[in-house]
Amino acid sequence: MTDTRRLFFALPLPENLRQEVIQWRAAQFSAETGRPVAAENLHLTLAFLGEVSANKEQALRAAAARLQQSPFTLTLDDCGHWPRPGVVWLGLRSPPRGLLQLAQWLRAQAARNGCYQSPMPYHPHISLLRQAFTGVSLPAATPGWQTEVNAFNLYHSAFENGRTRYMLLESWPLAA
Ligand code: 2AM
Repeated sequence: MTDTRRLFFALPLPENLRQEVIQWRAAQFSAETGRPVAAENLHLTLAFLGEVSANKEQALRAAAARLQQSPFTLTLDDCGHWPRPGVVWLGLRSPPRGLLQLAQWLRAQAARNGCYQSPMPYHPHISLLRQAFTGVSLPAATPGWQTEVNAFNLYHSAFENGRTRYMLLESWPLAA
């Protein structure tokens, strides 16, 4: 049996933005709404890869290094609730073309390397609360934080001592 690990490509949130987001979350959602995602785990997934062998991981890292994509700006001005997975999320009313191209390209590379990709349309989001199944009251407005994206990352998702940790494996710059 080959060793695999659970991987995904994602955008991190800068530390100052994470702090603003968690303060806003604490003010907007009661403790009963759901389980808050730890500040250090806040991210926007570009492509979920699932369990990946070392060989496939290498191929995906090489593909990521070949990518040519300009930086872009995210405007986080949307918030929603998916009752079935029980997720409250932060998103974008109007995702920039650069974000959609980056995600589409990484998802295509993932599929080419045998990583199952959901047929559901890509909906860029940052999960804020989990296990939020009922009684979710969404804020009337979302601040519309803006953040510049200059790089994208590969993470390993590990479950240790009863909690999920995302470990940064590699980062690639976006260049004009
Ligand atoms: P979520 O936040 O909406 O749950 C690490 O688990 C990241 O990969 C999370 O952002 C998670 O999205 C996403 N993820 C986990 N399983 C997934 C799947 N089967 N398809 C797409 N994304 C998934």
